[in-house]
Amino acid sequence: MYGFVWNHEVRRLFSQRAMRVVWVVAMIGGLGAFVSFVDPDHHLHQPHRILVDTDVDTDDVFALFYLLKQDRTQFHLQGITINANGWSDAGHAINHVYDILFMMDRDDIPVGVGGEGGILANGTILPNVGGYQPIIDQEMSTAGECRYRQAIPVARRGRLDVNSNYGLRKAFLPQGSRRYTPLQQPTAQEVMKDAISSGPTTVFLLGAHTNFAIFLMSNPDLKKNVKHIYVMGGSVRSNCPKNDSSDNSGECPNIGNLYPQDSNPYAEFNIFSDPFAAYKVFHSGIPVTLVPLDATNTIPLSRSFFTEFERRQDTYEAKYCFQALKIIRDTWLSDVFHEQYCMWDSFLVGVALSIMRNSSNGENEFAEMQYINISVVTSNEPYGISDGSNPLITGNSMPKFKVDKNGVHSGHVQMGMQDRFCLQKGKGKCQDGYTKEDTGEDAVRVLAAMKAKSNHENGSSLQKEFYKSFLRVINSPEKTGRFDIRKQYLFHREVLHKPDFGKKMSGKPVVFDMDMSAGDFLALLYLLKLPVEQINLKGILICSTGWATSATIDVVYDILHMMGRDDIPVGLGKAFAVGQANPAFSAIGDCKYSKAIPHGSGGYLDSDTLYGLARDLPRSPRRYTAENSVKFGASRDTDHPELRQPSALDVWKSIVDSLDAGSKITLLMNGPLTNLAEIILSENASSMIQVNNVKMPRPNDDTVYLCLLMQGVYIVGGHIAYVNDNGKGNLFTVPSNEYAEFNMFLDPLAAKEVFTSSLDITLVPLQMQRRVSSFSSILNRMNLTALTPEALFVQRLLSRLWQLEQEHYRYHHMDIFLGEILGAVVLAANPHLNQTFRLKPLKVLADGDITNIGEIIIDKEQGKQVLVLENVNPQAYYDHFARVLGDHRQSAVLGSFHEQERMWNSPAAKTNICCLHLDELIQTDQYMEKHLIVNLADLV
Ligand SMILES: [Ca+2]
Ligand SMILES: [Ca+2]
Repeated sequence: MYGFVWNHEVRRLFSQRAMRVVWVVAMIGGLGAFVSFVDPDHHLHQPHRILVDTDVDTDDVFALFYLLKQDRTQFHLQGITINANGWSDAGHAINHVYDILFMMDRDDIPVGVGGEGGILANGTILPNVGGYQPIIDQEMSTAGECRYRQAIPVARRGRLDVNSNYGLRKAFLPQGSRRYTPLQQPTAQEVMKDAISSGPTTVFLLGAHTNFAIFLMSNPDLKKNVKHIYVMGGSVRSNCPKNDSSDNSGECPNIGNLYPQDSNPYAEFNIFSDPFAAYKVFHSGIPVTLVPLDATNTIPLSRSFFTEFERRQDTYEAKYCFQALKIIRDTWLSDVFHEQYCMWDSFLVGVALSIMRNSSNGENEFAEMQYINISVVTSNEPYGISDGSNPLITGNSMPKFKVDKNGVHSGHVQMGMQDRFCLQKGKGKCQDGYTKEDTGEDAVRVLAAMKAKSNHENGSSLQKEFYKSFLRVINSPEKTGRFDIRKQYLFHREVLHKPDFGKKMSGKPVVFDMDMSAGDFLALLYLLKLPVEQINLKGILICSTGWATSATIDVVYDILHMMGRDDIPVGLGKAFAVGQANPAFSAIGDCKYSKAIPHGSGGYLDSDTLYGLARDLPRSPRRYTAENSVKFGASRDTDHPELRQPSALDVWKSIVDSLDAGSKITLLMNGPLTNLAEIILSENASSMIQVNNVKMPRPNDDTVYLCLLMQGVYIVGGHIAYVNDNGKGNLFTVPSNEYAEFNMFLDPLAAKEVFTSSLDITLVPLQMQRRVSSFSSILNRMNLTALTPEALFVQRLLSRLWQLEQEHYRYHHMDIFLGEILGAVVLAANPHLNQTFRLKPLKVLADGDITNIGEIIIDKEQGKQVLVLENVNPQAYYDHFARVLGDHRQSAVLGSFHEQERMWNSPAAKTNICCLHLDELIQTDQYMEKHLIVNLADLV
């Protein structure tokens, strides 16, 4: 196909200019250009150039392998771009794709993610828009609404499982040298532009259409290079038999696949994630072939296919895919996995490649095709009524992108999954994202797959033709993965580390609650370095409502592994701030507060990859897992129920149960107060309580009970408003809210719960954190300290944050994270720091207007007496921090991933670390009981 453009170009020149120009062009263009001029059929021998845009869900991974295993002389993958507002989060998705490409020996394929550009109010699209927001909500920041994306579960069976491939990714995939690096990562738009501008390209869309629509809108001149678009998405007719509808509207209900469906039973996820983008793509004039739910519903992951797949796992990629499928099945909520889980994106790729092979009229081996006329519903009637829901109209002097004020884009736009407009009885539901059959002038003709073709072989257990192809391709010995983690390292083994503190007395029991912002990792390393006689870190609670997504828990496991502390339990907290989960379906929810966190640079993208440095940490055998057991409320036991991921509450309870007589827990909160509020509320459950192994009746006030267990709570965060020298808060993405601090704002109701409890609170407020957030001071001091592996890591992270802060405005807030170390240091109470405190009556504003939610005010009548840090000596603080990190005691046992690689490459790795193979460990009965919650130490 490459030749076609040249051919065209040459003809134009030939007709316009003298013959010698042709020769010049032919020489510039190389021999190929000239050959194509004399041989019009030459292009048939060129590979099809393909660009894939994917949201890296599990079925996308299957699709990628299916594509990567094709003959490269026939199908050439030019680039992969990541859809950042779909089923995965950008930082996890990008590294997942890099791992897959490394494994398949395809480090040559460019991968694009994100971008920091925006769209101006007048509709001007700046370069490199990151695609974190649907086009209609895209403004100048990467923070923003979750209007459509809230349909996707955030944690289990949603983004958490997809980000980690159910916990399998780190267990299976090898790791190459490519990775996300801040400000160096190619953006989605750059990769699209490079691929498409260099020749005729076929585009596969496996997620929402945001990236590609933005590309088409901002590069109209390159549209001619897009040969064809293949889309998995939408739902046209559904599989409802005619005249068999269960509601009175005469329509077939539940055409789409969102859940719950009460507000919009028509839409399919990929189109719903950005209906306006899909409209732009379908109506671009480029030929589209669609594989909607109509077709994918006819190719479910049937029992017999599953059984056959289980039998045929000849390649590592087949194993990876099958294990993922198996855990998806085992954790499926209902018993109808085999009917509900379909071949979506891999089927699209199968159909597309087959059509491209046959090269003409849509004929293919796998699906029955039909031309239909459709349009994408982007807003519901009544059109032209401005009700505040439509950002193309509302708040702009002229409608954005020049949309017609009374046209198809100007009606009500669905606001969320509980939009009242969509739920009114008798008024019809919302149809946003519906690929509706349409005969009007706005319709476009697309070739659509309507049904998967049956297998023509007699007696095969695989009923569909594509089942056969998929298993053949994925198991094909050609172009199989170059590496798996065990082949990459001849002596790969997973061992757990446990410290040997000898007879040292254990110090103050501390539980650390972190939202995995950069400063929390610095604080964690510091806590691990404090002498165990002084601070005994008993457990870590992960707060999932702050600056990183839940799957980043793996970075915490890696830090603990590096420091030889696989004995410390880590529990994963709830995905939503108090009151934000959907009351009808708690796996999804709103982002009223979390939308203040940027998705791109300086936000989730960086936290989830720890600013590109997380891959330098050794890989822990502990990692997030979707494994589960009936005992803990799951539908069924998975293969390794003992590996179940503990929740924050599990870890809390197990620590409480194991407390020595007379000792009390000190809690350090470094993120939003979600987990602590849950702990307070959960103590309502039973009438008997246990304190220091003694059972006793519950006191009337729950928090009184907690006071028996807890020495006190240190809270890092909060800004006390309206005090003269305190300045403003730090909510830079919500400029109307001048005085709040992020940790309070991100879960205000949790903060209110904590600030009305009877717990002893010590507050380390923003104003004090600011006093110790000088990058130059701390780095100067770090330069003088001994370079333990942990000091080196801290130094690299701090230098990177500082450098980014200076280099790009998206990183202007990096000092927020530096200030977060202070809580841990204050808790350790080093006498040289001259810490002073004062009691103040404080109240958190939790309800009411967004402009003051999260503020802390002094309230003499209703405020709670809180001990507030009033002074600290910054120089002594930097000194102390650097000295602790440079101490050779309690230092890393495995300094880096490189060191781990060396260990995995040598036969009898020296080890004075106490260790045990994970495989052996899993086989022990005690492990079944105690898994990884607390007492791993007992086993080792
Ligand atoms: Ca997908
Ligand atoms: Ca934090």
